[in-house]
Amino acid sequence: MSAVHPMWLPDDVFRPLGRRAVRVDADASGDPVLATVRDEVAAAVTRFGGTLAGPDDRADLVLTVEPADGPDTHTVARSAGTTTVRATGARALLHGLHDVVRLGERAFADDLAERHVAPVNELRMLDHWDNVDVHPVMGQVERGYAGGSIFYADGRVRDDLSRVAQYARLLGSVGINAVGLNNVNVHRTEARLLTDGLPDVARLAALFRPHGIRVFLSVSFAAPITVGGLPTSDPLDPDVQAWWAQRAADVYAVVPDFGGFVVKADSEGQPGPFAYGRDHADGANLLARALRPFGGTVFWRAFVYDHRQDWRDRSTDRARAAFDHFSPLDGRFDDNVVLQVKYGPMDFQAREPVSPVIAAMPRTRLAVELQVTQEYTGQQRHAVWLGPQWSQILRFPLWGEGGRTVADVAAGLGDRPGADPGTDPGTAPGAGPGAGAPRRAGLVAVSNVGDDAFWTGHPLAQANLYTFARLAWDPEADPLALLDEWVTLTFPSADDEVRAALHAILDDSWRTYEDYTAPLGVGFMVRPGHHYGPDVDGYEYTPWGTYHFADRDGIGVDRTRATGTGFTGQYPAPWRDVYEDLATCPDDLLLFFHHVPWSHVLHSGVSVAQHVYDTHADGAARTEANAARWARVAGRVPDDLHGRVTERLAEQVRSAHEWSDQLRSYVHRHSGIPDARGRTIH
Ligand code: GCW
Repeated sequence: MSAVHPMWLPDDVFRPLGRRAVRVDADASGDPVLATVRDEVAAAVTRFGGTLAGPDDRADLVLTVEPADGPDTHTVARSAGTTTVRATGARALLHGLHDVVRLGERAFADDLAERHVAPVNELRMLDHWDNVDVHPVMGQVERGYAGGSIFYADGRVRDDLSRVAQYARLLGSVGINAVGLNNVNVHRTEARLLTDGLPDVARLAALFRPHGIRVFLSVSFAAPITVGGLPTSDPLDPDVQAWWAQRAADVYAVVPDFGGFVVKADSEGQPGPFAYGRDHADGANLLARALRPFGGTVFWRAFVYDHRQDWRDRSTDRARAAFDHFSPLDGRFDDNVVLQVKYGPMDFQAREPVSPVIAAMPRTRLAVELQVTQEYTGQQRHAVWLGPQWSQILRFPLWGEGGRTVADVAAGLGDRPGADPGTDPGTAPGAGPGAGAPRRAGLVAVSNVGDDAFWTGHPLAQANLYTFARLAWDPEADPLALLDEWVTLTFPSADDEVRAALHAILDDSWRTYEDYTAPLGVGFMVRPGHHYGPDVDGYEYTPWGTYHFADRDGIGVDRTRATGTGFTGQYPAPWRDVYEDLATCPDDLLLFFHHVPWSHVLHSGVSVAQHVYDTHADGAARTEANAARWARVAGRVPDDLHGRVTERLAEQVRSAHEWSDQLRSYVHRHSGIPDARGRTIH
């Protein structure tokens, strides 16, 4: 395939708009985002035979800016045969344009209901784990499953950045407004993006700017030493502070709208403030104060744990680490620091409880981090659409049903209706903290694109990128409706059969994946290092803190207060008690919180052992059904795309059976419990 796949912006989606008379009522001179709107409209009408209407011409569509303070907002209204998009600014107009694109012909129906649209989250960010150099172990894109980086090649920023321009347009069309340009593991070459690399960072920023997107750099906490030649990177050292202040000034001199820094410190070998006896508030505020004069933000990651743990030591629980490190620091972070918290306490597993850190930092701006790239969910070889997982996380009521959700905390939204706004943090049932001023932040995710012609390796993994962006805009959106929207845009000529096949393969794909991999929330069981494919005991005696403790009697991690690591105590009520008690702990998280006998009967009515036999056999069988279903739509979607998906589905079938066979054998050999349904176990 020579051409790059257009993802959700094939030319055809502009047809309804492009065949009409369209007026852009905004002076685009000097504003790159308005110029994008004008150029999109001009290209669409040229392609599909419409016209650019002048000020006195009748128009089918009018796009106009009516400046107003406050968050980006647009309205779409229809009257007297004209659809009008009114936006509070340039970015909002771009969003309004793409709202009309997504509406298609419906945007021009006389019964169009008036729409008022504003993003729920202020920050809608994608982090790239791209290295400039090819890392000897991790490759160029750490955990990248779609080829090389679109930003870098041959040890430097690419000369030809046309893919980046296309990518920026795609992201801008779905409201992403921030992009981290390099891996949070900052190696030697990448640390110099902040110095020698600045002209190239400016080139990249110039490509994102017309789409309303600011760029960020991941920086190394040791950069004052490794790049600056200072003897220390102690956050309280005046020379270190001056060094960072100068770096910030240098960046803003060439990228005036630079977003700020992303930092992984004291984590998995990355340097940090602990080396100087300082804490993470000291570290984050050092960088925040350097960025403050220019309006920049520090995204400080909470992914801090001991990756050199002794597996014999049962008193250390990796799940506890982020809360133990960060909850005492609540209130100490400057207000241009955003604490970036992975959604779960471990590491992007197919199933984890939400991180208790999200409920523990009422006086801190907090962004929730998701992983679009599928490190632990099939690595873009398995079709796994994560919309339902993310939606479930975002809707999780941290203080009980009806109270504030994960999404509310990330967005900085105050108490929900009915909650008492005056109560002390954490004590009101259904309320949770939030009584003070809202602390707006948003959602961040690790991107899944690379220089692959389909962008994402598995063409259907484009749906994850799309769904993340749309959920970042509105976390309460129905994920299935978003998937449907993605199908309509990406496959504009799809017939019912194609649509049905895509839904059949993707709708329940997260559950299917969970069914044939690590059971009941126990996590991991993957091959160490690359994390692909099953290896039940692969991490069991390693220093990484990811154990399942299976023996002949049972399996699972006792994280109760009564007899285990006490992790359940990091949750507010009611969850601290719901998870503590075997009788109320949900099945899908059972082995995350409890060590139980293989014969333990789940709420579903079967034993743990039988659950593994059933779900693994069924999950693997569903991958075969998916492959067969896809075979039937050959000729109805582009051949190259059909071929790529076919190849990936075949690998998923193979891998799912490997998982299923290993897990069922493992459980059978350890428990001695036969499969009540008599299936072959090897
Ligand atoms: O999931 C783990 C990955 C690492 C990654 C780390 C992180 C960038 O295995 O490759 O490093 O998370 O989030 O920092």
